[in-house]
Amino acid sequence: MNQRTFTMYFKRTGTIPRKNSLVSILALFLFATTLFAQTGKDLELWYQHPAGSWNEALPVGNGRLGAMVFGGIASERLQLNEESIWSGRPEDFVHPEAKAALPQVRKLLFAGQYAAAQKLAEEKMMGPRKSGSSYQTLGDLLLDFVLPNGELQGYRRELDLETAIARVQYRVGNVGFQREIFSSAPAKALVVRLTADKKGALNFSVGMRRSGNKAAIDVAGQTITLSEHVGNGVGVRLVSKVQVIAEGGTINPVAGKLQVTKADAVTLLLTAATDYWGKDPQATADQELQAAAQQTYADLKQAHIADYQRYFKRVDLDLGTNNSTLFPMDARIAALQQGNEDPQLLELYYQFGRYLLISSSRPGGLPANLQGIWADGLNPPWDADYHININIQMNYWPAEVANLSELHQPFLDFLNALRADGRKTARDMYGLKGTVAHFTTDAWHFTETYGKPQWAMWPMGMAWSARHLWEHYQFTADKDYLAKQAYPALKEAAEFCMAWLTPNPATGHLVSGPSISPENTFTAPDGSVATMVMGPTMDHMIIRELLGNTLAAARVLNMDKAFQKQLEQTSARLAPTKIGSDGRIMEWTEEFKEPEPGHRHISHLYGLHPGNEINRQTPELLAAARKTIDHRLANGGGHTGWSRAWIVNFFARLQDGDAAYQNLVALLQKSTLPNLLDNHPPFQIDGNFGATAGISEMLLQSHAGEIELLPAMPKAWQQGYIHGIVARGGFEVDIDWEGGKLKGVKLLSRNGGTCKLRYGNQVVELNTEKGGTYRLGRQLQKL
Ligand code: FUC
Repeated sequence: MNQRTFTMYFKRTGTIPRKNSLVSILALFLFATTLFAQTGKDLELWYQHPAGSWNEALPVGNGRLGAMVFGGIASERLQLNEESIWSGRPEDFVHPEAKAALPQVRKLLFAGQYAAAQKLAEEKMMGPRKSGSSYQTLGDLLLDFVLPNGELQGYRRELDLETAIARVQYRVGNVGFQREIFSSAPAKALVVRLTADKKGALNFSVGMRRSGNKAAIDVAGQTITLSEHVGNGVGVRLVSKVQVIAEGGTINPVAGKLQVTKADAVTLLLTAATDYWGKDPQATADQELQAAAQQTYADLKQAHIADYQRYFKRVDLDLGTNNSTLFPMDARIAALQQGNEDPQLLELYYQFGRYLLISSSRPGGLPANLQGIWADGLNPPWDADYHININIQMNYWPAEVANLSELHQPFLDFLNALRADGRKTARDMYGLKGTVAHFTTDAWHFTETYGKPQWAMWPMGMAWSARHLWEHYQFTADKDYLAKQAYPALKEAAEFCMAWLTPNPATGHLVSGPSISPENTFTAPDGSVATMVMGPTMDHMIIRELLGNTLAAARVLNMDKAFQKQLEQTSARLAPTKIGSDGRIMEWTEEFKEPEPGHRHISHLYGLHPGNEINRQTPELLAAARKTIDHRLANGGGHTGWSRAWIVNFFARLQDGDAAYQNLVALLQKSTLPNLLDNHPPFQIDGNFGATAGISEMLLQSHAGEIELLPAMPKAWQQGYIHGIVARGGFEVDIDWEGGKLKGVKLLSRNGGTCKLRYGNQVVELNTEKGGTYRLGRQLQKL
């Protein structure tokens, strides 16, 4: 289908295709596509026009070095990122009076004096953070083409998820042009290959620039070097280099750029480094460039594909076929918004989440931030930092289950890197032992808090994140990792929480506070809007889970017997999750009026997901959780991308496949940009990852001591399969279904051991051997 046919269609009907007319529309497109040969592959995003804005550009990345590909015709912009380009520096900013204020704030809150407590906390507990910090763009690689005369034809821009290569092609006059762009992990370089179907037809300039115009740009030989000490000297030192390798033609420096004239084909190699990890960025960028330049383009491409596919190919999902790949991606999203079903788009969206994790989170690097690694300008939204009151955790929800366990490691390493500062903050801000972190942090690992209590007075960032340390063990059964990396961090986080809890004089239960139910407010009895309490439900869910996980880890490692006792005793005294008079889970210890009943954070359902205290064994809490979500949704909830993605996971855990599906579709309809990136708004990557996790949860769950197959199947998914997802215990699972029901399952046991397998009401137990494969039929009978 070409642009004209497409426009004609829209003009004629004045609407975007509707469900009923899909068959005839597809027939039209089928006809059109045979005429113009513009079909798409299953796992491909394709477009018939260049990106008009950043939200349409296509992301590539090798975990660390990324680009947004705009695919322009007369000029190409590759907006560049490198994960360690941060302004700021390590900074200590505990409020010196916080420790003294703590008992007073608690007293006021227990006495119901919310406004006074809030004022005191704001004045005496919020840290005086001065300089701040931000993740920043690397800059742009700009290509300006001299094109032949003639008409533009056959434009196509695509991102192929099977190979992680972005491609742009078009004809101008009698010359066909093509460029391929990928970011290679093995070569540590961004690679751009330009070709034309006529010899000597490539004429273009290559330039670099960085926002703020403070970067030095040097051109020497065939290389351009961009360097800057970012953040006006308070931040990392950055060096990026691009080398132009031409086949045929000439390369000349012209006005700070390199001019390529009459080349047959050109490869551009771009490297980037900072001193964040303590290495000299100039030498690193140089060495990496030289090493990449030793290889042919064909070799670079082959090594890149092999490296990427080693992760990507582990999971294969099929949700059904409907020829929607005949549509370009923006038309598919528009059609979905109008009510068309597009199971292949959901399948692609699932794999896009995996693609994004492979491209933004590789072992040895920093974790994926609020925008993964892709962010424009010097001040991206929320500094593209590491918000740990849901966002970065959500980034890693799919890591284990979607068979990308190694890619979890950057987050786990990051948590360990937070511990030194977390220990200082626990001591200086609260006078307590253990480690603490609050609502957000940055590449410099601060754990103090600052700003307004509504989001800042929340010391659970480390405690929540610590669940990931345990989860990695649950999926890998790696005891060495548990002993060295996970347990020490779990223990310190638990130590803080145990010391932090204080008895509620009214109930005798241990409660957390002063704290908030992240970012939500309530109406205090005096009519004022308040946020801090003693004992928000979420904190107790997090702490209960953390103490339980730490205890389980200590038992596996058979150590710290006395500490194990303390963990048990503290857990037993923790305030329980309560159901309110209207049947919902209570968000706070009291039933307050809610000024924002559709609030995006649904924190008091932490125990449903990602936690597991609300499960099949707690039917009353499950019913109350259902009411809680329904109430949020009835009041406009789910309006940010990540919030909607969380709701998909909630409904999956509630085993309501249709509701999970509807929210998944709503995520694509309301919170997805033309390039399929999640829209908070603005772009924030957590919703992409959260949805990939949510689709996994619909098909497989293993949080409640058993492996449950197809727990939340929507009617829309009648036939299909998912192969290669992973359950706790280290079982790789292939599930096939037809007629919306289980057809068969294959299990690969990575570590041996028993597992309980459930499908509906059928339950079987399997004794497995390490490396063994087990096949079961639709009744879970052994085959
Ligand atoms: C949390 C959320 C916001 C946003 C920010 C980055 O604080 O409440 O919606 O996602 O993180």
